[in-house]
Amino acid sequence: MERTLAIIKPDAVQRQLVGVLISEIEKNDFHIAAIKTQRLTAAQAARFYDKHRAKPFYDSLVTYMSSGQLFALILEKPCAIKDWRHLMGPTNPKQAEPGSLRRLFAIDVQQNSVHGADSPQTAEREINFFFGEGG
Ligand code: IDP
Ligand code: MG
Repeated sequence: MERTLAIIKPDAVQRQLVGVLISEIEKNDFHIAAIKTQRLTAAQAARFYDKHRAKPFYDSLVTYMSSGQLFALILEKPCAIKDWRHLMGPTNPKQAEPGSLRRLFAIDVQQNSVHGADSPQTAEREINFFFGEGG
């Protein structure tokens, strides 16, 4: 069994899409091993997205991710990391396949409703970020 870290981002929480997104998660046979709601401070959002520090969209991303409540989830399934990324669709919803969560729900390339870890190392780091000691 593999674990990944998913986030229902502030734009989706604000539009009351938590229920429909959790329904999609369950329909696609992910086991929700943990779930919590949290509002990140700007400093926490900056640390979470540290690898994008040099990108032109970084400040705006930090503002958005700290703008409201989010839900963090640990999802379990064989190939959870790849399967969750596939279900989400690509970063830009304009490039996403019909049926993918970002195609269905994203507002734009930034406010794209969901997050997923992109490797086993990232998954462990991000699970620890939200659910580890002091998380
Ligand atoms: P991912 O979420 O699909 O893994 P990343 O490239 O890791 O995409 O980017 C992290 C987040 O930063 C995206 O989900 C999105 O919210 C935001 N982002 C990425 N590229 C852009 C952009 O070109 N403009 C604005 N925001 C972006
Ligand atoms: Mg990423």
